[in-house]
Amino acid sequence: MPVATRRRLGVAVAQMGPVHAADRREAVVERLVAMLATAQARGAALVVFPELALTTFFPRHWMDEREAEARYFETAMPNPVVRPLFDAARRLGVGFHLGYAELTPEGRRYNTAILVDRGGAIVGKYRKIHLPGHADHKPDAPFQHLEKKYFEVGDLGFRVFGADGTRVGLCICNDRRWPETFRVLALQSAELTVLGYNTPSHNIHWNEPVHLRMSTHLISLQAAAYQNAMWIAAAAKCGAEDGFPMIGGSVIVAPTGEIVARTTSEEDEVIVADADLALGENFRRHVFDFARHRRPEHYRLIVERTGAGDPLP
Ligand code: CDT
Repeated sequence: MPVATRRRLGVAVAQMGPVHAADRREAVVERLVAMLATAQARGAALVVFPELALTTFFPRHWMDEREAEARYFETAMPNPVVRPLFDAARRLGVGFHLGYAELTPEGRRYNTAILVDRGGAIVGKYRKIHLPGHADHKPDAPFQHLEKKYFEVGDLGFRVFGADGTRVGLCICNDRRWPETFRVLALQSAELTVLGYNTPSHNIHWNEPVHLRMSTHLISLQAAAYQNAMWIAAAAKCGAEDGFPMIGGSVIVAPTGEIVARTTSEEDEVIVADADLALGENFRRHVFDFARHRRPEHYRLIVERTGAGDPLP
């Protein structure tokens, strides 16, 4: 039986500790550049940074949309403040994935992530599709989760991009909880999916034990990696931002579903895996050979219904 030839990729996750509302973008970019260099020195060719990496997780705050745009959104990428990160990528020969709030020339707002190759060129872009939270003000809640107020649903779909010879899928934070996300990426032959997240430690809707916030995060990633025979690298922004705690637990997960690297802090921390991209091949050829085993004719409800309804007649 043929054995897939190993294909090595040094993958790093650069977890971030808090970015407080008063922190300057320039200082944040310095932190990112330092972690990029650390990752490269440890053998990484691709570094995954978090969702909305340049600012505090501002959807926790109620404010006017114009104020949010002025304080937290980027109108160009790269822009002069972020340019040092692109320069460092080119100088070090390391690609990266970065999340930020995007304000388009047409005035549309998206929760966006880009994929940058080892030459410092943007080769992929994704706008978050599953926006959690609410759009209304909840004055009795300890904090808000206003992604539905500040962002539109992404219009680019779930896409896989070639970056330095690797097929990389992109998604963001809450997307990881939806199996459809990873299946759509796997159907485009993604070998690695990268994502960033900001997951508050507390649930404002019901009294969810804090340990479950970590458990549901990990179980989602591990199941998705295995069921789609892909690597997944997930980067948190975590710790208490202006007093509001978010979970850490950044991980690199193999196509076996096993966690091969995990952060131990809630601060800036780099983890690296020497990922064999061929590791998923056995799964793709056998138990998850989609072409032989999938039965899409029996999955029609997935695209015909959004919410759950009655049993089929
Ligand atoms: N940023 C983001 O999407 N956070 C959400 C919070 C919802 S908690 C179930 C997340 O899925 O982590």
